[in-house]
Parts: sequence; C-alpha cells; structure tokens
Amino acid sequence: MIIDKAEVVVTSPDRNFVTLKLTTDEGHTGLGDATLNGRELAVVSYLRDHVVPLLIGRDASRIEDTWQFLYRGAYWRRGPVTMAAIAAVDMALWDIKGKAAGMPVYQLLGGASRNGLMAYGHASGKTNEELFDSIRQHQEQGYRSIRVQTGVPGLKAIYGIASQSADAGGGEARYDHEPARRGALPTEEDWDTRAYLRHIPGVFEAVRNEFGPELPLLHDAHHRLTPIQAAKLGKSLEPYDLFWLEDCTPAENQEALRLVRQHTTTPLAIGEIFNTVWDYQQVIREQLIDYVRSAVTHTGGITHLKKVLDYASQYQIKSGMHGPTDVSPVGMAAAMHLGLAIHNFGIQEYMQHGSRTNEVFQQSFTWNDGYLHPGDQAGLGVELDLDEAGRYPYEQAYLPFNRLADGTVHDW
Ligand code: GCO
Ligand code: MG
Repeated sequence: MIIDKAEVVVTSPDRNFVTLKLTTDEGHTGLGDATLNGRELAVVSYLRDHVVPLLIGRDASRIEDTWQFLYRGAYWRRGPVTMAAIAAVDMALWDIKGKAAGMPVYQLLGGASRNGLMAYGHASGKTNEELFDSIRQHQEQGYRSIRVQTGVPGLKAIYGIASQSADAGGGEARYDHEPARRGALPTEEDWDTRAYLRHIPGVFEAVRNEFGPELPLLHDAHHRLTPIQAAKLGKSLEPYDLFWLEDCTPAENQEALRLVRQHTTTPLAIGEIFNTVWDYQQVIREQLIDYVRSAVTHTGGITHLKKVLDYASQYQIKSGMHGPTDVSPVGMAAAMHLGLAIHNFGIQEYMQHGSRTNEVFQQSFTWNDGYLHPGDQAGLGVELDLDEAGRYPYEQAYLPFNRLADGTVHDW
C-alpha cells in the first residue's frame, strides 16, 4: 500500500481550512486536517514544500514509523506548524488504514469504550439576559453541558462572545472573530482583569439560580490571568461547581498551575495551544490539571495525542479535546474516534460548522441528545468534495488581539 499522491487543499467555505489528501496505489484515500487558525498558509508551505516530497513512495500502512520519520527526521522539533503538518499526515494514514481494513478508526484503536461522547457548546451574551437566551438555545439544540462566556461592564469587545450580526450559516452563535473579520487585519479588543474578576462570580451565581445545580458549566479564561489572579478566580467560582476552568494562565509556564492548584478545587483544563507530550510533562506528572485540551489537529495527530492521553490516564486526568469551528470536520472526526476508544474520555468541545463547510466536507457523525458518535463508516467517515472546495479560495483572516487601558498588549 504505497502513497502515490499527496494534495494539500485550501478552502474557505465559512472560514479557512487546510486539508491533506493522500491516495495509495490501491486507490484508497485518506484525509488529514492541518488547519492552524490565522497562520494557515505556513502549514500549507510546510506540507507542500517539505513533507509531500517525503511521502510519495512510502508504505501507507506504517503509521508510527512515518510519525517518527517526520518528527525526528526534521531535526527541528515541536511547534504548532510542524505538529499540525505531522497531524494531517497521521490522520490521513489512520483514515487509509481504516478504509483498507473496512473498519471505522475507533475500532482500530481498540473499539468503543462508551456509547457516545458528551459534548459542550458555547453559550455567550453581552448581558445575563442574552446569556440565558443563548444557554436555552443550546439546550434546545441538544447540548447538556455548556460553556459560559459573558461581556464585562466597561469593556467593548471580548473573546468568545458571539456577535449578533455574524452568521456563518450554521445557526450556531459565532465568535466575533469568525467570518465577520475575514479579509481584515487583526481587530483590537480591550481587557481589564480586575473588572473581569469582579464580574464573573455574579454571572455564575445568576446562571446557577436560573438553571439549577445539575447543568455542567465550563468557563474559558483564555490565558489572560496571572497565577494569583487565576487562583482567586478558581476560589470565587467554587460555590458554582464548574466542570472546568480553562486556560486560566498562559500555557507556556507549566509551574504556574501549582500555585493555582494550591488555592482552589475548581477543576482545571489546559492545552489547546500545546503541541506535544513534553508540553504536558509537568502538569500531568504533578497532577496540576484535570483535563487535556489538545486537538488531534494541533498535537501531532491520533498517534501522538493518544500517547498524551494514555500518560494522563495514569493520573486520572481526562480528555477535553479542543473542538472549535477552526478544527475542520476531518479534525473533529479524528477527535471523535479517539474519544470513543480511550478509557479516560472526559468531554468533547463541539461548535457546529456552517452549512457551506458541511457541503464541502461530507460527514457521517451523529449528534443525539447531547452525545456525539463518529459513525461506522470505514476510516474517519469524512469525504472532501474537491469541486465544492474549489469554489471557496483562501481568504486572509486573523485572530484579534487585546490591549489594556494604557495601551499594553495583553494575552488575548
Ligand atoms: C476554545 C478556544 C478557541 C480558540 C480558537 C483559536 O476554547 O474553543 O479558546 O476559541 O480561541 O480556537 O483559534
Ligand atoms: Mg479555549
């Protein structure tokens, strides 16, 4: 089973996606997601210019060997561009292996450990009233676990708050930075940590009063706090029993989580911008987190993320794979197969893609009563319609950034 063709497809139906398509001499095809939001073309070049020439003529069945060859062979290691490129190759090879075996990928990973994957969606609102409406809409769409983000009085625009005007065609609340900001340079947002820390506990109190004690609630601080601020937030949210507090401090400093942990029993999730098991070494070994946030797409594929999650399982740390709309349907399918197979699955993030995206990528997953399932098609269960994809060329798009009141750039 020899790889004889490798194509890198860039398409922008509702947003930019980078997909690797491999074809073997026996006619099997495999897809891999290599989308890195706001830096997509860097991965395209890494794949087209440096990886594709290495793939032609290789045995498609040797997944681990190909992973090691691309990782160690490059000499230069880690980082989001490299790891997204390797992830795409890895996913495509698992897809091919599944199709060759006539089995869904989760069967190759050991079979299902559960019936479906509990998934959370993103509710948000500038005010509590808008937030409550958004939570209700999510419940109507079947969500049984909900991430809660709100505006902060005095701040104009904040990450994760859906804009009322933006609509990518999927009926899901979108981030401000999604299609509305395509074709533009990064948008500037503002930030004030003290105002945020004063405001957030009251929001969760109001949500608990309105929706009761059972609904699992999540919150993302998006790397904006110092360790002591994060500790204070975790402590102040304890009465509201969060499922997790995500990315409370910048992810680079693993030790920061020690201080947070000493002060709060609010569960912690981190890692959507981590790329390797080495980025997690300390936070897993010292049990400083409860959930691993990596996406298959950004962490070297199924092969490498499974190693991270197996390591985490030794410490009762669970998965909470990243699943925003900037992970393509291929990356989402890979996450679902992996999540179904591992024992230490926790929760899956699931933002629904827009209708144009769903026409470009034909998918076989199901969404029922709060649970995802990847389906039973052989491989990953996603096909790419190249004609549809060709209708939507790449569009320049950036994530926004933050400044404090005095003009200092702050973590976004
Ligand atoms: C999340 C994330 C996303 C990221 C985005 C960056 O928890 O879903 O924080 O919203 O900001 O994926 O590309
Ligand atoms: Mg996040």
